[in-house]
Amino acid sequence: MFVVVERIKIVEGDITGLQVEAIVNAANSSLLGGGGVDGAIHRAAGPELLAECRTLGGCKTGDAKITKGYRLPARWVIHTVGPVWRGGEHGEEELLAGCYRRCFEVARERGITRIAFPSISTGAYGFPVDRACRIALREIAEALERSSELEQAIVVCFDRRTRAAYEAALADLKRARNR
Ligand code: AR6
Repeated sequence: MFVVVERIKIVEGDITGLQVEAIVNAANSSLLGGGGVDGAIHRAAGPELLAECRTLGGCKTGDAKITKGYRLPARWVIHTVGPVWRGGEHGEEELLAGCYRRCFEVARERGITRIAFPSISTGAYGFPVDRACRIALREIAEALERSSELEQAIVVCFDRRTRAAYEAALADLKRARNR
């Protein structure tokens, strides 16, 4: 258990600058770009990314699709579509968990060993970060537990409040697993 938590890293910064094999994009179902982290990834990757995204036929909420990273330091971008928060009674938690699971499935198919996530759904889509971070870390820990090939998962938080929430949730996860 200790080993799993040690393979999770939380950092504060801009995910587009990360030198990892794959970064995850919190996209929308068109996959044709938008604001937030999606806009930043498209700007940094260049127009070739949009051209490849156009060939993918969109993406359902909770699903994930992969493209190349083009001008990004990351080789791959895994695009996932988080749920829009509508009060919590519309399957939002399960859909968010599904995003993380699908990202790891797609990563496994390509033999990706290091992957970085933004805080999916907690910006424009309004998912409360205190809930989202627990779901994210639970799914990340389970994926790391299942796969010894997966070396590291990084959560890139864009602001201090988000980082504090993820760090508190990771500390709780550590405590729960050491029991
Ligand atoms: N690096 C890391 N995290 C970032 C960055 C960045 N460069 N920029 C923003 N964030 P959001 P969502 C954080 O809104 O809630 C888009 O328009 C941000 O502070 O990017 O899943 C899409 O096209 C927040 O903590 O994604 C969709 O329409 C987190 O990333 C919609 O927004 C997620 O915020 C998706 O909404």
